[in-house]
Amino acid sequence: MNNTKPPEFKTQFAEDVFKGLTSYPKKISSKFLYDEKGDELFQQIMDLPEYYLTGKEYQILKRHREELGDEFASLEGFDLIELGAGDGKKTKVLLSHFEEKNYDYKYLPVDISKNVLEQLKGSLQQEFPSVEVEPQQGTYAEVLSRLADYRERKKVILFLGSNIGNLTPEEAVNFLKKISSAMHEKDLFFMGVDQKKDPKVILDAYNDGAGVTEAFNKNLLTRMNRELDAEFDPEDFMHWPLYDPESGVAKSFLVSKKEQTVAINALDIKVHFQKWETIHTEVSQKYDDTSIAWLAKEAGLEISGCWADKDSCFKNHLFKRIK
Ligand code: AVI
Repeated sequence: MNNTKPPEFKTQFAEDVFKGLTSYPKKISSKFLYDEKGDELFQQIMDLPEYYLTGKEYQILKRHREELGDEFASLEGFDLIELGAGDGKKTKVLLSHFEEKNYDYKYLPVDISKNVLEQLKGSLQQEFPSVEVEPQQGTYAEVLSRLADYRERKKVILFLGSNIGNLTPEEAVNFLKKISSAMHEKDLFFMGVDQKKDPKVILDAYNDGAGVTEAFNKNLLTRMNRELDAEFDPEDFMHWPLYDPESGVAKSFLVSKKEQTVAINALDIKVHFQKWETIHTEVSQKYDDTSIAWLAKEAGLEISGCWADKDSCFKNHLFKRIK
């Protein structure tokens, strides 16, 4: 490194990269995996045979849409707020059921990306012309605090896809506390969580044969090249996922295959890597009934329903706020 004083950071990405690559061990938050290319690669990941999460959750929603619909409809008019809606493929299973039943509800997809929201709104207008859609652009925290004061109707908050797993358990508790404090009595929170299972199955989900997850992880390097004028050669790094069946944590790393020094010109730094040195890029925490019960309790939530696929690979829980 040749910096004397830290540069001014133009973006959150610049600041995070600076901090993460000048500390030891090196790390970059997984939220930066999702630029335009990363969104596209994640869409491909969801269709991979090894990445069972999306398919399992889809099956759960499809099979239990009737029961879930009854739970939501008991609120007699609700706002369906979805955190990280993406392309809405799974949610549409519920929306089509709600349409059939003529439920009184409004759909509020939340996403940081305006582009994602516009695309989703467009596809919903075509497929479900009668559904009222009110996209909410912003971070989850911003939108939740905005909605906390909103009391006109009951809220059903959706958080699907095991997105909670991309937080450490401590971060997850803090995040769920924010959700529970945005909830009023009777509001519901519905979350999909990947479960501990055969470690090989989990590891394969993050190490697919076609190399899409590798490309997704290495996209961080090309993103730094593009946005921060960095000089990474993705070939000089390997994608390395691992899974610890005791803690339930799956982690992904980029491992330097050689000793090298890489310039990140926009940050005015040169980052040195020893041979086999790592950049930690992602956490995908897996849970079981005990750890989910712990999460809920810590966050002030109680479990009021649970649905699983036949092998209990994936579970969707319904929570209420503890009074
Ligand atoms: C979005 N999130 C729940 C995915 C996961 O399983 O942690 C992201 C992902 N990373 C690699 N493959 C998929």
